Amino acid sequence: MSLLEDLASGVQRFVANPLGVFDSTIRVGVTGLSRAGKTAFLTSLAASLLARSLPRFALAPMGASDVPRFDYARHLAALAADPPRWPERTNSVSLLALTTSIDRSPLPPRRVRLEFLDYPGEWLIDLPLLSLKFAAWSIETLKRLEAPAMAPAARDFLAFVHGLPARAPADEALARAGAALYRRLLEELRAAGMAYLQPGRLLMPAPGPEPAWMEFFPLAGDGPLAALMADRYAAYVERVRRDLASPLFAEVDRLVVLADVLTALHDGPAAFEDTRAALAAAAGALRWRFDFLGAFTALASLRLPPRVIDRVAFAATKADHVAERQRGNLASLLRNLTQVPGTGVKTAHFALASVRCTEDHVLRLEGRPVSAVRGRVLGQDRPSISYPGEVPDQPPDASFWQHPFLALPVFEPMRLPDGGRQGVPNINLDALLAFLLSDVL
Ligand SMILES: Nc1nc2c(ncn2[C@@H]2O[C@H](COP(=O)(O)OP(=O)(O)OP(=O)(O)O)[C@@H](O)[C@H]2O)c(=O)[nH]1
Ligand SMILES: [Mg+2]
Repeated sequence: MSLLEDLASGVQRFVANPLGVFDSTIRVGVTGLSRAGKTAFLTSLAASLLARSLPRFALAPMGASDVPRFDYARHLAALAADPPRWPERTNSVSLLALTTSIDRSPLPPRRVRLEFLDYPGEWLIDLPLLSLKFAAWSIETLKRLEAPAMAPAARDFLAFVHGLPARAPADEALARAGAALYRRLLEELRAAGMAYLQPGRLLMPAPGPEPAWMEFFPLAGDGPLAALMADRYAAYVERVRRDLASPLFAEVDRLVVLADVLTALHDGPAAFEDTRAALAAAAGALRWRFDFLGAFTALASLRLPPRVIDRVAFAATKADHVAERQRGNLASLLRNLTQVPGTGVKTAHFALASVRCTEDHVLRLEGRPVSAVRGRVLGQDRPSISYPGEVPDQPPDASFWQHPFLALPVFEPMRLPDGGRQGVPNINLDALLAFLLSDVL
């Protein structure tokens, strides 16, 4: 069994009978690419739920679950420190569990266990691979890499691929060299703001030692080396398929997709297009669930009818970088970027700041009022005023990119009153929770 399967069956056992007393469990998947703001979101969400009196929530014991716990206390302590710090980077899956009891008198109260699963967005970017053979994926990927925005970063890798003889031998040293160049390329592209990078697990590996089939790269043609790459690709895709059908993912009822759209606006048209493709892949998770999971589970008929994802909240994070008037546009822009396939899915779009760092501020520019924000940039001792620019409410056209979005500084979180026991200052978190958990709250 893979470590992931191990984790998954642990979750399943625990969920199936969490001490035998919970009347229902709602599992919410929280996904977003690295740095999208997942940890900040989950920390602020837990603080907000725990601060409520009706219904009252408590952190749930993890029991014998094998899934790593979401380290709420540690992340909150960072935000509550003096000076406040951002939580550290996290990787791989973790689980935050809360319990509550809903008064239904005269009926007995309903006990609810809420589980939030921190799920790397990089893994969702692999979904399109499920329906792509290696040859088609290679052609598509090599074409993307030859586009002008990518070509400079891709130079070394492309030179390697083009330098291979027509029927390159299935030589292990060649395979390793190509895979290492390709991995370095993906890392470089990610640093440049690109998001649609496959295979996603190269950037966000699953826990445990790395299997040999991780070492592949896109390669056109039908020589022995290409055949070896195709075999490894097939093994990779099989793992993606299995993990998605595992209880860890397959039992998600609701989904939160976090995207750092403001940074994509800042990084330019290529990064923006990539973010759009990444969001489409995340939305594709839902299509996958509807088309395949139903048939799969029915065939296996080992479990109850499949649970379908019935609510999806899309959120553009770090919205405290822009003033209120821009945040409406930001939510509209996100709505434009995420058309969810399938029926019966309720969606909503939010401009969100899980950890608000700024206050709105009105600037006067040549006598005209301009709305900006005011906050303390990390490491500086005085607050400053920031105006990154106008957020378009539609995917931007060429004229927008003539005056690109200004820099987005890393702000220091606001001081937390009462160590976070009353929640974390935020923008729109309550609206998002009201949508996501209207039946519980
Ligand atoms: N201004 C502002 N910045 C935020 C907010 N949320 C996150 N950030 C910034 O984004 C960074 C990344 O946030 P995380 O919550 O760690 O993102 P993540 O998705 O968990 O990232 P990984 O753990 O690396 O995958 C933080 O360190 C902050 O600098 C927010 O609400 N407002
Ligand atoms: Mg994180």
